[in-house]
Amino acid sequence: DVEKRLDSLLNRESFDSQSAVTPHVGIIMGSDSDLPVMKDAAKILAMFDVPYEVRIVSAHRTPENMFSYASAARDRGIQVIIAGAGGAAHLPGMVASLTPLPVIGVPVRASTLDGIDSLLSIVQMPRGVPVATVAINNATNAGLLAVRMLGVGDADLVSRMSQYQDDMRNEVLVKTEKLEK
Ligand code: RP5
Repeated sequence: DVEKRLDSLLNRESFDSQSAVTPHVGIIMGSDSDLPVMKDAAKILAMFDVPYEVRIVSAHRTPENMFSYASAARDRGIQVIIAGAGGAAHLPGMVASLTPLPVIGVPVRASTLDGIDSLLSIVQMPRGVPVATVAINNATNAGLLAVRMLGVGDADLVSRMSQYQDDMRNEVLVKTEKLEK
């Protein structure tokens, strides 16, 4: 069952960060089978101390939940939604149609078609309903993009993003130096 699979992947506390705090980011996905990919977004948000929640919301299996989650998100204090799905991946687009919040789509590589199906389902939104789509299975970038979006109103968060970029650059420089020796 979902609870058991959730708990076996990550313990409960690490999923809903700081439960007393209003989540700023909602990480949702079509199935618990997306969790091994989507947990990378949670890891990034935890690293930047951004409160988040994780929910299984399926566009096809639980359309009513999708409707109520997306419609209520803004009033609940959510500022960005990260939505991952595989196959006929309608979740990010449908959610974007139901909320004025920015939605970041993560195409999850499902069992067939190498995730190209998910990518095209998510990226090919009709004019008027944008979904910021990251690379196949790249929930890390979805987390980082959410942090950058929240940084618009949070100078401290921007500084930490800048530090993250400096650290990345230094890592590469150290590797290059080692190769040159
Ligand atoms: C989608 O179908 C999910 O997002 C998942 O990527 C895919 C397969 O789901 P399961 O059959 O593993 O639950 O809705």
